[in-house]
Amino acid sequence: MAMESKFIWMNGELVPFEKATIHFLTPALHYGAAVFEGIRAYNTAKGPAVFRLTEHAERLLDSARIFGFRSLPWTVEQVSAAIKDTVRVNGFGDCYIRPVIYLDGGGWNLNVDGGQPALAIAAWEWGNYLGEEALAKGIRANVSSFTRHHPNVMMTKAKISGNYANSYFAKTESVRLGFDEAILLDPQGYVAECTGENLFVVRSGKLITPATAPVLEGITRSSIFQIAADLGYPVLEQPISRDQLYIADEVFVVGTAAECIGLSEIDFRAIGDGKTGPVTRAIQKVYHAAIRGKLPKYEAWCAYVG
Ligand code: PPE
Repeated sequence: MAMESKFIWMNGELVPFEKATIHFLTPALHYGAAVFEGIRAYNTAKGPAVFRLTEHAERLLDSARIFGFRSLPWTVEQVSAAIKDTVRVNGFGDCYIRPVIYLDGGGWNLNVDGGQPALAIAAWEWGNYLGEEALAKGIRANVSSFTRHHPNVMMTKAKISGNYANSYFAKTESVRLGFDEAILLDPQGYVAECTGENLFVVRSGKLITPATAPVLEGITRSSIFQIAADLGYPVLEQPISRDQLYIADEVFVVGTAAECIGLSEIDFRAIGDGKTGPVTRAIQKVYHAAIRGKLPKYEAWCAYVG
């Protein structure tokens, strides 16, 4: 995976890629004391555009507040401008953007107030997150032996770096077992989300997805709500049991990195006819056009880099 770029934005400076380093004694490394975003930009007829930039910049700052930072030196507008600058100076069209706010300059003894927040933003060209064949064939998933965080253990509305140890456990186990992705259940035993995606079930022409209390409030999830409504599919937020996955007509997962991918099989049970189903295909089609600014209805989601 080539993650190179010309520059990484670090606290207001554009630092050459090889020089964008952080000291070993940074609490972010030792304790996962950082929050991040995953954002994509796409080539459009009007040049590169960052998809749902404001929502991602807002969630980054919200994550930092949830982590406990009491005052942040950046506004949503400043973060958004820095993200656009990072894409522009690197000359990227389609790319993945990774801003991180991390605890710097102190913050040992496990007290956030002992350090300051620092912000860095990288971008790189990142293709198919769930594999080359994911879009064409769908992916195979297992229900993980690991449980998703209880919100009073690791706060799930924040993309806190340390939260992702849980995703590492589940994904590594899943891939070692021969699957492509893991589905995690919440502490009550209902379906929560995947290691880096929200999940939807399709049954009798309706979309069902877990409510957000135990999971990340995915921005792709919210785009899919809008697209589904516009296509005439009702969306219900309600608990989903493991066996409701097995008898679904279709299951698909959504996220910035993964985009929208059908599940062909869960725990060795074919979903529907084992191919990406018609509702998933219809939603994928609109989503892929929307991210590239091809649909006037959704063009407000595209922030042109200029
Ligand atoms: N749940 C989790 C746990 C999650 O990490 C993501 C994003 C989502 C749901 C979907 O959220 P959204 O991107 O706003 O629709 N996962 C990001 C990180 C993946 C990674 O490997 O790192 C992403 O998709 O960028």
